[in-house]
Order: sequence, then C-alpha cells, then structure tokens
Amino acid sequence: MSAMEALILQLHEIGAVKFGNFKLKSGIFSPVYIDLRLIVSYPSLLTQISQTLISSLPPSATFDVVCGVPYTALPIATVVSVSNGIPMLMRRKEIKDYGTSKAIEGIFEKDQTCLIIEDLVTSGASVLETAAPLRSVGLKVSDAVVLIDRQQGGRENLAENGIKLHSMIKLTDMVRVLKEKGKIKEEDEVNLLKFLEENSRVSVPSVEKAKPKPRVLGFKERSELSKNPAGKKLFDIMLKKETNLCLAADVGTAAELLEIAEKVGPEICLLKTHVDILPDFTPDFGSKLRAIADKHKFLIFEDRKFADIGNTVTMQYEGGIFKILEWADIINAHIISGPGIVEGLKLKGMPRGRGLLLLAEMSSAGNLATGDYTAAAVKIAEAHSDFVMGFISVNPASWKCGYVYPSMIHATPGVQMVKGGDALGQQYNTPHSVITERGSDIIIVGRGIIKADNPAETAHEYRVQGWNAYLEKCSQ
Ligand code: S5P
Repeated sequence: MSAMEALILQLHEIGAVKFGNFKLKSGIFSPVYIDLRLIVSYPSLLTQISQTLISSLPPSATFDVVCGVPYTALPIATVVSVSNGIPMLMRRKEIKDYGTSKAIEGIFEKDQTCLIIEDLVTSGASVLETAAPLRSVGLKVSDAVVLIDRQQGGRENLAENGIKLHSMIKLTDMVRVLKEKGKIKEEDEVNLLKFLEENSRVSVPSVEKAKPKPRVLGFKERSELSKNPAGKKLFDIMLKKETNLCLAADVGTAAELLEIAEKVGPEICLLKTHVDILPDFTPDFGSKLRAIADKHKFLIFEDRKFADIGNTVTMQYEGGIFKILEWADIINAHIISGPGIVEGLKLKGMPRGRGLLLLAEMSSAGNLATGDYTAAAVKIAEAHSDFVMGFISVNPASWKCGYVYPSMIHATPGVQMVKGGDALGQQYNTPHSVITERGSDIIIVGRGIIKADNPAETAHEYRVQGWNAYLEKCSQ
C-alpha cells in the first residue's frame, strides 16, 4: 500500500472524511464532507502529513519560509517548520488596532519566498487571502501546498494569481482508493463524480460577486466626460502616475503631515487631510502642503464633511483659521441639509476650479447613508455635475446607477490589505475587492499606511494592488 493510500484510509478512519449529503456554507449540497480540524488529536498522523507534504513538492518549488492558512493549517505548518528546520510566519486574521498592528508575524527579509500551507482547497480564496498580506510585506509567493484538493477550481483560480498549487491528495484519488478498499459504496463514488462535474469551478468571491457590467470605461475616456476641472485633473494624474491611491494623512501634527506627504507623495494621486486635528496648524500650512503636492503631482482633499445650510458652509469653506478654499483642491459634504449645501460651496469653489465629493455612503457600521439617501446624493450630483466631481462611496457597483455616471469619481475609505475593522465601527475591505467587486475608482487608506513600519514602502504596495485591480477591471 502506498503512503498516500495509507493516509487516505487513516483520514477516513478518524472521521475526517464523511460521505452522505451535507449542506455546505455556500448553501450547496455536497456528497462529501471533509473536516481536517480533527487531525490535531492524532499526533503521529499530523507528523506523517507534514512530512509527506514537503517531500511531495517538486524541486522547482523552492522557498525560505512557510506560512499556514489560519486556522486548520496552522498546526500542519508548525510541524513542517519544526521537523524540517524551516522558519515559519503567521498571518493574523484580525489585525489589532494597537501595538504593532502587523498582519504578518515572524522574521523575514524582503524578496524571500514563502510557501503557503493549506489543509483543504476548494476555490482557493483562503490561500489568496493569506497571499495578499504576505506579498504586501515584500515576500514572494509562488507555490502553495495542500493536503486535499477538492478539484473545484482552486488550482485554476490560484494559477490566475501567480500561485502554483501542489496537492497531496485529490478528491477523485481519495474516492477511488476508498472504493477499492471497500470503505464506500459504488453509489458514493458515482454521486461524488457527478457532483464534481457539476461544480468543477467554484469562483473565488471576487469573481463570484462581480456583476456582469457594461464595458468599463478607462480613466482617459472618463476624464473627457468629467465636467469639473478638479475631477479631470484627478483622472489625468491617476493615469499619468499610475496610481489610484489616496492617503488619509490622519497624523498627530502638521509637521508629521508634511513629512509623510513628502515621503509618500510619489505613490499617491490624492492626499486627504483632517486639518482640524493638527495642534500646530499655522496659516502657512496650506502653502507648504501645496508645494509638496505640486512637486509630487497629487491633489489635496480636505475631508471637512460640510453638513450645514448653504449660507453657513460658504463661510466655513472660505473663512476661519483654516481657509480651506485657499489650498484644498477638493472638499466633501454630506447632503443631509439638501442641495443648498452644494449651491453654497459651489459659489466659492467653482471660480477657483475646485471640486466636491458628496458622501453617498459611509464605511462605518450602522451608518444611515444607504438606499434612498444614497440615491438622493446621486441625484444632487447629477444636477451639479459641473462642481460635484464624484462620491465618497463604499459599494457603488450595487447602486442601480453605478455605471451610468462614468464622469464621477468614486473614492472609497475603509481599505486595508485584510478585511476587518477597528474597535470603533470602521469596516475594512481589500484594495482588490474595493476596485473590482465594489466598482470604486480610488482607495482611501489611512492607518494601513501611516501605522506601517515603512509608510512609503507600504503605500507602494497599496498603490500596486489598487492599480492592478483597476487594470484587471478594465480588461474584463
Ligand atoms: O465613510 C467614511 C468617510 C470617510 S472620508 N469613512 C471614513 O473612514 N472616512 C475617512 O477615511 C476617515 O475620516 C479617515 O480619515 C479615513 C479612514 O482611515 P483609516 O485609518 O480607517 O484607513
């Protein structure tokens, strides 16, 4: 009996593989159910799996470190690491909002290669979720090894993302062996083969959720459609610099803000400020930031979130200590007070070539900017498309009108390399999902960059992911 056959029989014996009719998380019924969490209770089986996993890899699959997909593959990766003397990394599923906020724990060097270890692959989505943060910290990911391949598209989905999948056991091999050894009935085998035939390609969520859309227009065509000068400028900058990254520069002081603007400037199309959080604000702040923006060719967006009646916002925009009108190319506003707010801001902003983003949606849990409110924002934008250049949005692809207004720029906050949130209701989506599935144009990233060990390098990674997602969307 081969080692693979022995392993299959053991997995069956401990009840890690069951045949019957099981409802899966996705809602579909499967004739087989595989639960590999059980293997932690069988140390010799765990050792055997870990050794066979590594010895089954072809010589072309070289690597410096290993990383298990949380959680079931963590013990497998640990045993692989310990018994082969290969350092391991751990990926956090939830990123802390305190301490180092790291997504990847462990020591590594940039450009090292990391082998991903997984217990079971269906669509490959979990492997991709682990590959993204590994890649974002500068590691190379070209191979993944899995104990069982359900043969439902994981191999193909991973290959499309530059990852070669090596599997120890394929589901069809498993069924054949169990049938040969008299462990399952003929009918089980027939059912499984039929099931695999009907479910041969389970999409990763990004592919699954994307709705069929009309042709996606590129930024070049959309720049021509924009009726607002700041909107046109932003489209042009994105194209020229090949970046759709906006930095939310929520740092403690004006001095730090200018410093990070200088460092991250080459990577971004837009820098977003909250000028009222800066204790050392001085009247020359605007001109200093302007100089950096001109040098690195990005626009400035003051996230003032105006919300008052038209007359009041004209004064808030132009006056006070901050004199936002003087230095910010772009501002934003809630529509809670009705279209008068847009008319007021337009009065001041239009003659200066400024642009306005309307808050059509918000990223925080339980916010009220949904449904009819979002639709009302779109309507107001339409009526003032000379001044309204776009939206703060979270899921414009879900709006009925999402692609009717390609002249509008959709900028999305709540972006980090890994889905999650903070302790105060912020909700994060990944750059790829924001741009492709959610149909946005710009990713707004704050703590994901400013709290990183190296903000400039991290910004570069966000930029690459955001831009690649844009290119992917255009090629669909
Ligand atoms: O709905 C929103 C709108 C905005 S503009 N949700 C947001 O988070 N923002 C802003 O985006 C927020 O004020 C902050 O400056 C940034 C998100 O920062 P992060 O640190 O959570 O990435």
